[in-house]
Amino acid sequence: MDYKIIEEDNRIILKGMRDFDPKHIFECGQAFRWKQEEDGSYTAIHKGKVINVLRDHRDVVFSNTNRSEFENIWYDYFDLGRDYSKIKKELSKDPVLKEAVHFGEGIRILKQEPYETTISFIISANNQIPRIKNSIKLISEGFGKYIGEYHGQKYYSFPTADVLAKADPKDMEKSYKVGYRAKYIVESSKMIADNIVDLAAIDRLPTKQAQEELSKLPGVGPKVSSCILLFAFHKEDAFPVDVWVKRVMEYFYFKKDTKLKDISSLAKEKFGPLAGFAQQYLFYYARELGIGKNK
Ligand code: 8HG
Repeated sequence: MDYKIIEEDNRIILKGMRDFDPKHIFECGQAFRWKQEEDGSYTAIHKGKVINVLRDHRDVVFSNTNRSEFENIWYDYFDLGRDYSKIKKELSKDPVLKEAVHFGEGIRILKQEPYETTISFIISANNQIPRIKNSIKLISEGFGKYIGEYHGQKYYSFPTADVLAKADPKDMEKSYKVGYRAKYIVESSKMIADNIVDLAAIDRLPTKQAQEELSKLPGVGPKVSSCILLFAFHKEDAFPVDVWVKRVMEYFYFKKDTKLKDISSLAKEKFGPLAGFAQQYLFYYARELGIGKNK
C-alpha cells in the first residue's frame, strides 16, 4: 500500500496504486450506477458528486474532483485505507479462492450510501443486473436532483427516503420497471423516513443485530440484508448467497445441491471475518465465467 496521492487540476492521481481495477470494482455486482466511457474509464455519482475513474498503467486517475473531496468522500468510498494484497494472500490459501482472486484481482468493496444501497438491493431480488441498473437510473432521473452533465450524460442524485415514501406504488411499478417490488420500495422508504428503521444507527451494530434491524423492512430478506450490510456498511463477515454464489459454492465445495444455511456455515468456517471479500471474488468469477450454470 505504498501509493502516492498527487493533485492536478480537477484530478487526483494515485501513483503506483495496486489492487484497483475499475472494471473489476464496478462490474463485480456490488454497484449499479457506474457507466463505462469510450476510453474504458467509468463515471458515476455518489453523495451528489460526479467522478470519473481511469486505470492508466501503474496509476489510477480520478477526474472531476479535488484533494478535499477526495479525502472527505472518495477515500472511504473506495476503501483506500485497506491493504487488499494482505486479504488476497490470506484468501488464496484456499485453492478455489486462489483462482477467483486471480480472476478479479483488482476488486475492492465500496462503501456506498445506505439508503440508495437498501433500495437498490430491494430492487435486485429475483432480478437481473441490467434491469436493476435501468430501474435505479429511472428512479434517479424521476425523483432525484439534477447534478450536472459529464461527457454528454446528465447525472441525477438518488432521491432521499422522504421523497420515495410519497411515491405512488402503481406509478413506480409501471414507469420505473420495478414490478412487484414497488410497494416494498415505498413502504421501506416510509419506515426509513419515519425513523422506524434508523439506517444511521446500523453502523454501530454488530452484524447479526444489524441484519435483524434491516429485516424489519419489507422486501428485505437474508440475501438482500447481507448485500446492504456488506456494500453500505462494510460488515465484512456478511456473505450474501444469491444464485451465483450458491452455484459456485456447490460446484467447488459441496458437489451437490445444498441448503443456503449450509453454504453460509461453510463460508463462515472457511473465510470467517473475510467472508464478504471472498463472496465478491466468487460472485464475479462465477458470473463472468458462468460457473455451475449447466449442472
Ligand atoms: O455482489 C453481489 N453479490 C451477491 N452475492 N449477489 C448479488 C450481488 N449483486 C447482485 O446484484 N446480486 C444479486 O444477484 C441480486 C440478484 O438476485 C442477482 C442479480 O444478478
